[in-house]
Amino acid sequence: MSRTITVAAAQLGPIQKAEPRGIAVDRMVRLMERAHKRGVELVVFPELALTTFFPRHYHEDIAEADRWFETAMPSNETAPLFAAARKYGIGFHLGYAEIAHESDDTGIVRKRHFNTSILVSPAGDILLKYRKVHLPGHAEFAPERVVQHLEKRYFEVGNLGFPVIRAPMGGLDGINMGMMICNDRRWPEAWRVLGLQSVELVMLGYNTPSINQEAGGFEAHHLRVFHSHLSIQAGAYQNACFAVATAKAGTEDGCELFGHSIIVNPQGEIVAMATSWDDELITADCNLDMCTLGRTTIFAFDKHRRPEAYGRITDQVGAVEPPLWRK
Ligand code: CDV
Repeated sequence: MSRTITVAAAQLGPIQKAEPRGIAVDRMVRLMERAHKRGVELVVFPELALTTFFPRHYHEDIAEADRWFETAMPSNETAPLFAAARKYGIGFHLGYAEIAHESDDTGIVRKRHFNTSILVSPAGDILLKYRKVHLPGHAEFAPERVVQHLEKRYFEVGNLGFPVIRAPMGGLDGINMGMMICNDRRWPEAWRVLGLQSVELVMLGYNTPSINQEAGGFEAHHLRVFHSHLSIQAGAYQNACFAVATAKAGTEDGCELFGHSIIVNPQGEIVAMATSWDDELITADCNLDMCTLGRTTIFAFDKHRRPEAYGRITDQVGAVEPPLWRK
């Protein structure tokens, strides 16, 4: 019998700055209801799914940004998502801004801020948590920018690595599931760390503006979607896994997010794609046996990887200049 799970990317249209969490949660519960009607067993929501993409807004006093963060999960406002999971027997993935009171590297317990995602079982248990590692943008107000991208101001770099968990989901006894968030999808290192844990299904949410303010004439607008899909398709192919990539889409606080959520198979093919900039459910039946071909042949890591040649990947951060050729 094939190991098949029916998954959905639950794309969200824009959430405006003034909109309370309850409105977004209501929309997500409606998407879960629709997912249930279509036989979906696992729903993937976007990055920072409960509010507007607030890192575009500057708060001089960083503490003022705490209003965008969750201090408990579930909370009164997010409890309906957990209730819907139990009602419909559906697992879900949710991105949100997290405040945690935890010790840092020096051992001091303090208030910490992360861009987080969780995987929740149909029983409402949190199976896995991930905190975004690759934070794009800047930490200080950038006057030259039309729109700010202040992830480096509001979040710390995630401290959980790229974890994978094997857990029951849908009708299956165990699926190897992992997560990344938005900008992480552009980094092959993130995919490979998941691949090295035999991940079968990668879930990720994103908020990506249609316009790259730093393009400087070298990146046509249509390449924004291409680069997103290219990264996800390559990551899924090179690590022989499925990927569900869910966008926030449309014009949010006057800024356009490009949507184009996709589900990708281990061959790197797009098997479903969103076509609107609104709340939209796309689904796919994922036969996890498809992961076997890649991981036992061209990407059989145990046979073909050469970590002794990859030292620079972990020893070095920035690029160095090569030696100069001399005759
Ligand atoms: N939320 C993100 O991480 N967005 C980035 C943008 C800023 C490029 C992304 O990689 O999509």
